[in-house]
Amino acid sequence: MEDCCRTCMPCLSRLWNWVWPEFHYPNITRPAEIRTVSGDISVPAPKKKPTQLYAALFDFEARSEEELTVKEGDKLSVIEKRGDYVLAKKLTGTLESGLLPANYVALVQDEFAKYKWYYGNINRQKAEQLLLAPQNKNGSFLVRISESHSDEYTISGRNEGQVYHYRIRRSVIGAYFVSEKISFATLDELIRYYQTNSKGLGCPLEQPCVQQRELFDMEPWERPREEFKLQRKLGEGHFGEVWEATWSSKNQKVAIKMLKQEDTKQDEFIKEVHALKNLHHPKLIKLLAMCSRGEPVYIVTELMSKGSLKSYLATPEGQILTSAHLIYMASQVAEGMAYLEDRHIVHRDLAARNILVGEDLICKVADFGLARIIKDSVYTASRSTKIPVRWTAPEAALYQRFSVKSDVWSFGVLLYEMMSRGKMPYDGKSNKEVLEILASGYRLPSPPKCPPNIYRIMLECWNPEPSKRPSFHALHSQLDNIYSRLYFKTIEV
Ligand code: ACK
Repeated sequence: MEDCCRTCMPCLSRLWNWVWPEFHYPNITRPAEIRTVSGDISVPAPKKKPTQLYAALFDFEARSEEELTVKEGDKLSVIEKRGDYVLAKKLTGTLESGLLPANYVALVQDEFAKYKWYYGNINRQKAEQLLLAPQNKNGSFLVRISESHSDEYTISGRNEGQVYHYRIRRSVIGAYFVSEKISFATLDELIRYYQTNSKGLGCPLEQPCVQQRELFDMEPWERPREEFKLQRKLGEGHFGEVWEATWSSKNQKVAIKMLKQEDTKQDEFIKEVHALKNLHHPKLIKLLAMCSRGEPVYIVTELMSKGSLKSYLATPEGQILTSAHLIYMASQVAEGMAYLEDRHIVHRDLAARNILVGEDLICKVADFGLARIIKDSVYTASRSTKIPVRWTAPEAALYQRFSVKSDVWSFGVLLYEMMSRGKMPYDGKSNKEVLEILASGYRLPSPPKCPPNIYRIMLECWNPEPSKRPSFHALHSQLDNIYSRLYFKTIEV
């Protein structure tokens, strides 16, 4: 430190923050070792931060040089969080580092990962940067692992335009406390207490911190269309043609969905695609790039070798699938939809034609979120024959009340398509008749050879009261359990 700065208040305060990062904690005393008699500041020896161990939840293949290819179970250390990504380093083998979607990694044994306010291993500076971002306000808060004590935590909260940090300490028996006057068995209980007793802390805890989106990551997704060589038309989708193509700069086969610009809501378009590309889940079709300048708009996605589930079910291979195979596939769809459910993203067009099949019966949900970038008129008035009435919940078909629960209804119809190996729902009836019979309580019959517990799930999805329909998380776990039971029964036999 410069001599002049020994007395300069701003510099001293900066130094205090460095020496004892929790200097601003209003109700925590500084440790004895940095209060000195002479007035000089002695620096406590920095404690070595234990490396937090993360693991990859799924395989991930890098799509650019910045990203990191990992296999499920790879052990990682996370260097920093960047928007919806983490900069991670492999702890075995090549020790490479690169970006991974944040939801592809989990802290090993991180019991708090499920809480929206929990940000794990981020430092004080990062917490302040996140909380002071414009999308946060007074009362926004997060909890992070303490920089100086890895088994303790810190609440960082924004109040009156400033960020305050409060250390959560642990008692000898492991209880959590900010003030010694009151302690809690779990971190969650402590947070809930201070959410309703903000005076005890001096800072309101009103809403979990909202993550910043990366500001600069739109550009790499916008690619010149010359990079794509169209090879063959795969078919005609709801929004336009779909082509198989080669992405020359990556030497990769891709699928290209072509949208007519006149059909897209231009103002919404870039924003929405920007949001969609941040959705990463192994059961959702990966959005790889786009060409939005000029006509037609290209949406470039991963290519799935067996095409749509609708057409796959009609192939000889599809026709001989057993119930166990079909339940395995349905469970994957429910898993992908549960990811969207958590993010309040409504699909609006969940049906076998929008599920894509790859090798080993891998299924992925396609066209999620597309509904929001397409002009409503494409769905309704001008192309009314295209409204997927047979898959649409009555409240959505009649009153446009689309929700995650109307997607659950569609999932029931998708189950029907699967268990009947591709039969058209309500075959022989017009859309108008379908709506009428549904209103009078009629439901699709059980397809032949459909296990009764699967038909029961369909009926639950078709509950007239949306709130009484199951969640996608519940559907996923039910289907997974049924599949496991069937699988082990087959093995025993
Ligand atoms: O049933 P299909 O063979 O599979 O024909 C339809 C057509 O394009 C119109 O949707 C196919 N398709 C759509 N997206 C993809 C994709 N990502 N990979 C492979 N085929 C696709 C779909």
